[in-house]
Amino acid sequence: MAYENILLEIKDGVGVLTFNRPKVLNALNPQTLEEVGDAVGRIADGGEARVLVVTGAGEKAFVAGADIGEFPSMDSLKARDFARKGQEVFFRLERLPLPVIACVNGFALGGGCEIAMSCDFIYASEKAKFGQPEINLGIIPGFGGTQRLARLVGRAKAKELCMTGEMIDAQQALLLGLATKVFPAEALVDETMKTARALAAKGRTALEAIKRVVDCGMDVDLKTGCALEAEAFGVCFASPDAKEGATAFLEKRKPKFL
Ligand code: CO8
Repeated sequence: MAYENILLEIKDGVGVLTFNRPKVLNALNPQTLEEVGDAVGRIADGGEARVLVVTGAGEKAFVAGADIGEFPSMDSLKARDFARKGQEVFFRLERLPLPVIACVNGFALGGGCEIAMSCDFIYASEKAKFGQPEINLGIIPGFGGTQRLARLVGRAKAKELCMTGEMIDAQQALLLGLATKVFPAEALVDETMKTARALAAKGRTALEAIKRVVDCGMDVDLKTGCALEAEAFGVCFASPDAKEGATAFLEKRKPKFL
């Protein structure tokens, strides 16, 4: 599939997916969701990318939400299908078996905040703004926002943000645990790429296991989660990467993972 609304580049094991409709602050229309779904499939099947960075084109926005220009032509069923499509694409992004970093350079509102929350963690520029402003349009979040926000920041704060539609800045997002790091705007991309390259040099089996065990563990009780961890630990321990990791340590050199 040729892309019109996103860019996808993979270099040295790092994939960068950029939402690229800066004139509408990278708002998500159905075509963009199709393209993201296709790109996620390429990343999953290609094996070339070891890490994915998700960001927005232009100075102003990561993604300012679903494309409101599409709303007047939607009836209830079409809106439900659009919400389901977005949820399905974001689930696939969330379940990619590699680290996915959201590089939030500006507005991450509505569907934009929902994409960022589907990534493993969020690095934000000091200029970033987060929010679920759907209430101001008389609707509610539809791409998983009510669910992921509550899991990330707690029930009461998620309700407050969704009910008021309030926008929060990067420092507030950091305090809430929504963003994990905040950088000056001009340093955001370099810092994100630095982390992405560092992750690309680590063992794939272990990274995938961490992601799977943390995510699956959130949905089960502690004992079951720890059992999942022990299983995954055993698998990692028997991997070539584990042998390389210990050998490199004993030989006082940097490990070279598969
Ligand atoms: N959709 C379509 N166009 C948009 C969107 C959007 N979400 N956001 C901005 N734009 C457009 C503006 O219309 C404007 O276009 P033009 O230049 O032609 O007038 C251009 O982008 C620049 O925007 P502004 O002039 O408004 O820039 P400001 O700096 O003044 O304001 C804001 C920036 C605060 C981000 C403002 O644009 C805004 O409030 N945008 C809407 C944010 C929003 O409400 N997002 C939530 C959308 S709903 C959603 O995401 C639900 C997801 C689930 C959907 C389920 C299925 C239906």
